[in-house]
Amino acid sequence: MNTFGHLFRVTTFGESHGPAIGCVVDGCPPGMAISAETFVTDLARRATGKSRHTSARHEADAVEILSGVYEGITTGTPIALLIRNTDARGKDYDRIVEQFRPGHADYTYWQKYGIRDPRGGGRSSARETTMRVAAAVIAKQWLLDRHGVRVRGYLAQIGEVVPRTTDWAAVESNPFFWPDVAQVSELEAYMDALRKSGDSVGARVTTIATGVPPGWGEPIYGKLDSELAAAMMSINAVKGVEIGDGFAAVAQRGSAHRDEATHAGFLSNHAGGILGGISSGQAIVVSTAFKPTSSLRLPARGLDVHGDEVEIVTTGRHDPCVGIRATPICEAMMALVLMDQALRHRAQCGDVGEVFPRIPPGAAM
Ligand code: EPS
Repeated sequence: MNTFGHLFRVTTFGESHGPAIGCVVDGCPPGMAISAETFVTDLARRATGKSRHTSARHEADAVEILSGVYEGITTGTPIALLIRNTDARGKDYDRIVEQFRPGHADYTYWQKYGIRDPRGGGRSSARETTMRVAAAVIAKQWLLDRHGVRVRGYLAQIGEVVPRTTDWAAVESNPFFWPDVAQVSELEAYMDALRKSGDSVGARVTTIATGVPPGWGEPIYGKLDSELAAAMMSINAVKGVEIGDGFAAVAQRGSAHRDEATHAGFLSNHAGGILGGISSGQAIVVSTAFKPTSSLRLPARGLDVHGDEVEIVTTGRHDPCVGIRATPICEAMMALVLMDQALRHRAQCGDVGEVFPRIPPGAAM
């Protein structure tokens, strides 16, 4: 399945070291102003080669709009976006053509299809997330213009390092999307030492949507939180997703977890802005755990396609922490889910209008 969403429907295609990657966005409302320029900022935020702490691959990531836009305005027909791969180097993978890299999808793709594109993992490469970010640029723009919804994220942990403060102004000022500017040099040193060691590390991304009105999300099987969890889980290397307090709720009392309300608004946001699968009007808060990158130059034991035990070393241009580039990707998946749910809400309940009383969201994130 390479298609995501119901009414705002995104299909991606392409391989990491093939000629191009792309997507088709179907169901986009007409009348939106979109040009190749629209995509530049978010694609650059996600791109490789921006700092010494991420993969050194230099892709142009230039979007070509092939359809669905006439004189800079969306027409309501499918929008096809294409990005040509400009720095593919499939030869980097010659030595693992017949090997299953530990921690990678090589073995499972092999078991499923009986064939695989070994060049950077082909379709399983995080290169594919470029197109999610591109499609979500449209969703972000619609959410902001139409509903004042803002989707933002930050890196909330690398290995054992956690930010001491959360300052949105800091997030875009460093290559980590780190919300505590005072810690950036510590992180630089941490990542330099890690890269030198040849190893990798995991990370956590927090993604927050503000301005979401109450009512988005569909019980029972289209719950907003279940779709957000599925969306985040579909990102390469993701191993865990929490909504609001997530697993911390296990040790809480109900009297503490329930989010009380007064005329001033909700007093806390343990629920992460979702009750019964439907947005409450509070900030929607999702936390996503990324595993440490599996592509390592440190030798590991594994099997090859002949069933022989081999020593496996992965060369290429890899991220020692995939989480560092994941913030825009998490934002993208949240935006895609929200836009799809917004359109679905409008379709079924658009005539319901604003219902009394509306509890102010309150200050709690
Ligand atoms: C990736 C491995 C690296 C990254 C790539 C994702 O690519 P290569 O196969 O060239 O070593 O550079 O990321 C991108 C190209 C991108 O645009 O995100 C992987 O194994 O997922």
